[in-house]
Amino acid sequence: MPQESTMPERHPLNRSFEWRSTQSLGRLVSASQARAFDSEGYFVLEGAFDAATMKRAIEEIDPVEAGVESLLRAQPDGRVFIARAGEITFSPHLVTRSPWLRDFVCHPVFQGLAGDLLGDDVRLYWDQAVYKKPGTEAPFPWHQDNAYTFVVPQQYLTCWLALTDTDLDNGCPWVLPGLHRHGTLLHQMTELGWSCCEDPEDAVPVPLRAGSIAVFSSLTPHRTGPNRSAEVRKAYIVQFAPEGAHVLMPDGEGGGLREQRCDAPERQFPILVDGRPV
Ligand SMILES: O=C(O)CCC(=O)C(=O)O
Repeated sequence: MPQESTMPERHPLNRSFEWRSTQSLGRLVSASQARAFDSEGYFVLEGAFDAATMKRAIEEIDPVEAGVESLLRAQPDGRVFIARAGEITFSPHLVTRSPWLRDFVCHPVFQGLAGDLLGDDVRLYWDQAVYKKPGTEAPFPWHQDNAYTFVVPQQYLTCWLALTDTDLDNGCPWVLPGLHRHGTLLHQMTELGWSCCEDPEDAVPVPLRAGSIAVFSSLTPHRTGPNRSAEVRKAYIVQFAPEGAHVLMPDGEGGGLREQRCDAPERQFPILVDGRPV
């Protein structure tokens, strides 16, 4: 972990932050995985899902992603925000498009991870597929998920599920262990996305077999590399937050902020209530 003197600056909304260590295990996360999550900010859950399940997930996602790709191609510059036609697509809120995926995000694997790492009352916060196309040279910059939308509590859970095998050749995730314990860091907007650092030392690549999950905190800086392979790298990112979480949104013209609860019924539904699966 970098020394305090070399620490990147904090996000202006991150006025006080204390990392909350994993509270209770017993569902799915082992003691050593919980220790890794607390100290490094991530661990890998190998072989969480079998090949048939990943094939089915891809069948649900591919048609939606094809629509996203067409929409991007219809733009004059082939871009919407950080998505780029033929390079990287983001297909959000898939649970609103596919009853199968709506059930899938409530799978005991996700309930076990979220229950052990977040507590007894948990909602889906966000879901999206990210496809990185062959020949994409640009990396996806180092960022914390909490930089895109400031969520309170800052500490929520990201499950980066590999739908296809991923490694250094096709854009696997990388993480920067330890920085999660400082809360949300200052980010700069770049044309590729929010960025909190460049070429840090101590970065760790996280290659994954299809069906494995990189389980990390919303506060763990991560990036993905170029896709120099001939195949599309496909990931489904599923995020969970404790009941009562809210986002801080700009409040009209005045430059203030308002709180918006993360409880949209169609896409931020509970997956655990009082510790019981929904
Ligand atoms: O999957 C990728 O290539 C990058 C996506 C990512 O890091 C994110 O959505 O937070």
